[in-house]
Formats: sequence, structure tokens, C-alpha cells
Amino acid sequence: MATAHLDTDAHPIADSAFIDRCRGTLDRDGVLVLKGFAQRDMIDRVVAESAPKEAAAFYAGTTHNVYLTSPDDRFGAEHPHNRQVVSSKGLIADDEIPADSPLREVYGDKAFRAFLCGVLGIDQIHPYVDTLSSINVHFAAEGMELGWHFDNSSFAVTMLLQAAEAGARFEYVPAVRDANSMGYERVGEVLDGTTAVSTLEFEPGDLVLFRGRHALHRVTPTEGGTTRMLVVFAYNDQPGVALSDSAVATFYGRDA
Ligand SMILES: O=C(O)CCC(=O)C(=O)O
Ligand SMILES: [Fe+2]
Repeated sequence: MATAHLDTDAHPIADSAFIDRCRGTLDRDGVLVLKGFAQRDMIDRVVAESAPKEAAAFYAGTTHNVYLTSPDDRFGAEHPHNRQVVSSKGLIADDEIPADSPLREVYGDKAFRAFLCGVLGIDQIHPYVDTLSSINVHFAAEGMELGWHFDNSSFAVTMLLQAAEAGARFEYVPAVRDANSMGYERVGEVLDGTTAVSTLEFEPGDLVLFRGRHALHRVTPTEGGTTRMLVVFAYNDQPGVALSDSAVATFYGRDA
């Protein structure tokens, strides 16, 4: 039985035919959007509990390459491996999410997790064992953005909480990179703005599953005075995974 926060009439997450359809879409497109997945009152409540934490969010204020790795000094600064992009958005970590938040109910819900396993084609799904990574709320106030990047994880599960008035477009280019190729040529074209990019449309309450390890993606700067807010539900397909000390410092600005 899934939590009452989800619209399981529109999205019967325990129904195997529904799961198969979702999995087919994700396999084909690298992305799945389930419109109106969360009930409106849940989103309102989570926005109300999160908004006061925006000012205390962590804003890394650094640039990064699209691979989220250190520069490679075999290449120059203008090489696609080393070109730097800006990510200025902020976030709060799992330990800043209230114990009674509906986000915890959804994140931990057995039926929801079983649904994710089915759609992602994995046998197991586990939270992070550190106290920071599992549920994060991201904030992008006016002018803030998330620069072009590939994800480290093979899948991401997100839900928009509050949309910006304008801007804050999720743009992506599928299959830029694969297990054999870093995709330098395409990365260079995307960074130069000389190739077409797709925009993924989603609204508050929509569930988004995205395979971002090979798809280059970004969120353009927020326009207008309404902060874009998004929750990231982070899981692993293995038990016992924790962030490294250096990742804790980079992503959350904390000492381990
Ligand atoms: O903000 C979003 O919609 C995407 C976030 C994202 O790509 C990430 O956290 O890696
Ligand atoms: Fe990403």
C-alpha cells in the first residue's frame, strides 16, 4: 500500500503492466515523467517546510567540468574535458529534512521502492548510509543555475516542488557519452551552443526518472523572483554506500 501522498489511481505503481510500460519508456528515452505523481497538498506542505531553509542552504560557488572530475593536465583549458561551467544553485542535506516530512514517507515507502526497482531493472534499492545524501532539496533563486554535466549515478529520481516564473529549463542531449567514449566532440558542440538540445517539461508534483550518466544535461538560470525548488531522492542498488569525505566537503560544505 503506497503512501497517501501519491496519486496511485493515475499511477498504479504496484501494477505490473504499468511498471512494464514505465520501464519501456525509460529504456527507450532515458527519461520517464509521471505527471501529477504527488498530491498537491504534499507539495504545498513540503514547499512550506523547505522555503524557510533556503537562506541556510549550501551554495558551493565553484565551477566544474561536465564530468565532475578534476582537470586533466594532458589537455589544455579549452579542451572539452577541462572546460569549466558554473553551478550556483544551493541545497539542503538529508539531515536538514524534518523527521515528519512527507518526503521521508515517500522515500521510504515500500511500494514506491518496489516500483523504482521494477522500472530501473534492479533487484535491490537502498538509502545512502551517510546522513546527508538520501533526500536533498535544491534551491535555484533568480540567476542561479546548474551547469552542463553527466551524473555519477546511473539513475536519478527527482520531483519539482516549486517552478520558477521563467528560465530554469531542464535541457539535455542524450547519448553524448558511453562506456567507450568520453564524447569530447559532442560535449564541445553543446558547450559552444552549436548543437540542438532537447528540453524536458515537468511541473511541481511530477516524478522524473532520468538516466544522466551518458546524457549531458543542465538547468538554465532561474528568471524572476520565485525560487525553483526540487527534491532529489538518491538511492543505490547496493547496500552500505556512503559518500567519501571529499564528496561530503564538495557537495555539502561539511567536514566529515
Ligand atoms: O534540477 C534538476 O532538475 C536536475 C538535477 C540534476 O541534474 C542533478 O542533481 O544531477
Ligand atoms: Fe544531473
